[in-house]
Amino acid sequence: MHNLGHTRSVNRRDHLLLTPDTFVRAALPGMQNGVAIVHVSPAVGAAFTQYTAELDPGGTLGPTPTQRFVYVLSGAVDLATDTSFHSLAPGGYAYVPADLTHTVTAQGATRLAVIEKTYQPAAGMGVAAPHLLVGAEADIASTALMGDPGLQVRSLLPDQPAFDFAVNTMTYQPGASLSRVEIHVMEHGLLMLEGGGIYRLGEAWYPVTAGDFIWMAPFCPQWFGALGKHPAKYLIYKDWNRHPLG
Ligand code: UGY
Ligand code: MN
Repeated sequence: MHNLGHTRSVNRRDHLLLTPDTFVRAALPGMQNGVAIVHVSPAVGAAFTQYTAELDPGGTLGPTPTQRFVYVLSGAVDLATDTSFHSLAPGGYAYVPADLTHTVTAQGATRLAVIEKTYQPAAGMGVAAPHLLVGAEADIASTALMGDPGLQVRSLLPDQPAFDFAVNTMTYQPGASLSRVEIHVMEHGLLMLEGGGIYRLGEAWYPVTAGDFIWMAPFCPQWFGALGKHPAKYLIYKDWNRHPLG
């Protein structure tokens, strides 16, 4: 049954809301036994790319010319470099610097959130680029945002000037919300992992649920309130730690 052309997805100048019914799958160059759903890229003005990789058993990501962040949504992967080997389970993640040759291979059917961004050195600060970092979300202590215990944030990457982006998870108890509308220079890539609620983006309010993707351009007004009987959780990217003039 077709849906008469209706969808919750929208494409606006300063935000995208992309719902699973509009996802289009295609392999990226070098990807084996898998497909990517590219959620955002420089084609809409973003300074990064985010995609969901869906890999069959033994499937691999292709190479990337940039730094890469991988978060396991389901399944498991092996991350190998010339000198190290790591297995990542759901909630496991890795930061891979731009110049590090590596492979990411699915153990079984696997879904990954992948973020890729050209590294911006920290000008004039004498800070070296980050090294490979592997972690598990469960090992990261959460903090209450603005002192609200109903809104817990886990920062998956260290807040060090070497990193030019952050990736956090944010978990809202039902009824919890951002304490104010945010308008900031950083852009966001956001994947709803659990639950749902209402997202304000620009001048519109949208119902959102697990599986949705949102891009927020710099200075896009944004606010979220969680609805329902279960917590809402999202994975959120932002550029970070750099002067706005580059
Ligand atoms: O980190 C953030 O800017 C975050 N609080 N934004 C958001 O959840 N839309
Ligand atoms: Mn924000």
